[in-house]
Amino acid sequence: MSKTSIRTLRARQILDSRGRPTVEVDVELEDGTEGRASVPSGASTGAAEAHELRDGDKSRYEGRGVLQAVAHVNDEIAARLRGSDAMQQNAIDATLLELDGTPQLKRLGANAILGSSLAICRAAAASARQPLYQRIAELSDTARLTMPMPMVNILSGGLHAGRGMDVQDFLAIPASAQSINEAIHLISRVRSAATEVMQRRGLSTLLADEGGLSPGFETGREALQLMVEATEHAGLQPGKDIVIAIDVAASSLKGPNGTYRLAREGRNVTSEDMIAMLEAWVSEFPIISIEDGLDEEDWAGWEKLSARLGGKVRLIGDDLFTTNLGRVRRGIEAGIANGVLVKVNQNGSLSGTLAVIAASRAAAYAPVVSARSGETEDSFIADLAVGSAAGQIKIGSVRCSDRLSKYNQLLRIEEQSRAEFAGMSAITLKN
Ligand code: 2PG
Ligand code: MG
Repeated sequence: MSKTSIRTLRARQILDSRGRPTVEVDVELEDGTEGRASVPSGASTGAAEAHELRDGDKSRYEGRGVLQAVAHVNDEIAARLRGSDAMQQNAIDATLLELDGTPQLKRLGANAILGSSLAICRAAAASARQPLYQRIAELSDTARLTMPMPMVNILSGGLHAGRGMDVQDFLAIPASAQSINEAIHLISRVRSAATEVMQRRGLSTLLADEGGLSPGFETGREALQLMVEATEHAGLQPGKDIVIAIDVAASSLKGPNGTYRLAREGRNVTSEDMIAMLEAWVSEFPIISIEDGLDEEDWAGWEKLSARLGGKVRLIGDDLFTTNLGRVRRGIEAGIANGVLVKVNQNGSLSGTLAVIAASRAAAYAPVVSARSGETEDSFIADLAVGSAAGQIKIGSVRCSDRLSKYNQLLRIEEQSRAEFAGMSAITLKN
């Protein structure tokens, strides 16, 4: 028994930003230090994600309760980890995966496992009197700290906005910013300008799940035009100060026979049509990053998309890779995509997530640490992005406390660390 041995592990059910139950875990070490973490939850989820265990009791929170996952932490996980050294994160995560015993963490639930994994990392940092990002840097393949470039949701569609638009996310990247402070300021100007432009047109400015706006346009082109207009209205230059990223979330657009359903346009299109549409948008607008342009199982389409746009645009795999080392490796081998969205709960453990970041980086695939559409006040991913030197972060809009807890944590880290701002270097393709 050492002072960093785990004394207690306790979980509870709390609510996330959509008012849905999620798992929060508290850890206490023998020296009395504590760590707490909570687990995010997606709406547009990939089929290969680690399993989120939900109770299914329809009389409680529409079946979305997580009391079984909570019980697994309080019983099995606590019993197994009691006395383990919190400083041995890799060993702890390996033990958790082994205890579950299933590939997608279906038995104990990835929410039970991830909450424990992250809370233990926080407790270890507290015990060593280290900032969390420093502790993560020690566990990472690089000791370098980097302040990430944010890609920030301005307009929402898909499952985050009642399918008001077919494409899920239109995001702004503050290309001319030289610090995270300036990046957040530039983005705030664009976000506020977007509200003003929409108000003037008589469009609703109610917030979508990630704090973005949802003008409900029929086509992606109209949304892209609004992105440009909002940038100009903010007194900024599109293509210079602000560039655009999109998340098509194409796995949520499954139509019949391998087609894609563009419901707002009232048509089904082929994989080839989707590629042609994306190419047309890239030639007309300053788009430098496209996430999930095609379905998670459309690997043949992804090959074509990568051949056609991979030389000039970051093609990010989210549902395609699901922060799963095997899927990321398969993509790298096939030369598919050139960026990886990194979500802790898709993977299920901190060590597993860091392994995915390391593998991506080694293959010059840009890692983008990402929040989920369902979030809590936990700002873990801000420290994760800095400590792992991922280079990019995607949190949602600069609205709502569940999003701002992460942006605000980045501002605090900027103040206390020497982390260099990644800027556009994290995105620019080196051909
Ligand atoms: C995504 C995320 C975050 P969700 O698709 O990238 O925007 O959404 O958490 O619903 O999967
Ligand atoms: Mg996505």
